[in-house]
Amino acid sequence: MAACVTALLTSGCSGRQAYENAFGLGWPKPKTIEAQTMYDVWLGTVAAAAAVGLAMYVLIAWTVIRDRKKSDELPRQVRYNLPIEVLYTVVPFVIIAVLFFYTAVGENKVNKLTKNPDVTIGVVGFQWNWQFNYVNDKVQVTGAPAAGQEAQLVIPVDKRIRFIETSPDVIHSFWVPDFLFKRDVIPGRLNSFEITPTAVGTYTGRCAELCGEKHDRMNFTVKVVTEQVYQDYITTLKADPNAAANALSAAIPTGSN
Ligand SMILES: [Cu+2]
Repeated sequence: MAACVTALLTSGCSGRQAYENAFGLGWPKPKTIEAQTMYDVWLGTVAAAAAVGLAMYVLIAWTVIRDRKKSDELPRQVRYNLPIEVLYTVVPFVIIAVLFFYTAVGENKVNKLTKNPDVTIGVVGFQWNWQFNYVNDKVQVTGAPAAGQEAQLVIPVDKRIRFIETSPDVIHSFWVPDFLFKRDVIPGRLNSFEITPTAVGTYTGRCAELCGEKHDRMNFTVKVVTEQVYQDYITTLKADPNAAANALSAAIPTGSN
């Protein structure tokens, strides 16, 4: 933050950048279009909370100083003061209404399903790993950590990706922290959502629902790659799943972001 404030004073950072650096508050920078929406709602909520907090501290400081004990007489009481009571009621209502509005708008945007997504991925969360089905190409990858096979999901950048999730056993939750999104994977139900990744990179995925003894092993990797790398990957995956993983790590070294 200090660096950005300095940069803001001297030249560089835009106001928004300085604001994000100061108030990101632990949230990773969004890597999908949908994540940006949630990030904006989060920043707005934090800003509203900070403004309310600041106003409270100022009022408390003001009254502590102004009304500090000067005599045994009670200070002037303001109960049954109608204008102040109306203000107490109206201001929080306005704050909640505005927050509710932006949350609902953001939620609708994030939950929106399009008619023709570019890629559809069937996600099966099971005790205790993940299977990713490339529905359009009829190929799949199943994670088996004990056998040294990591669950790896490869998706193309700037394309609309639909996920359809289910589970054969208990509730899991598909979570990629960098996408600022998780959705429960529920037995007997198909949960869908869509994302549009905007940044090529390697991201960690996790199960975010305590699902049993080896819940902590349910990690996976998401690789967001260019369209060409994606097509090559699918072609090799159809021919030989092991070769596909190797060819991919040659194309994008692990850890690149
Ligand atoms: Cu799980």
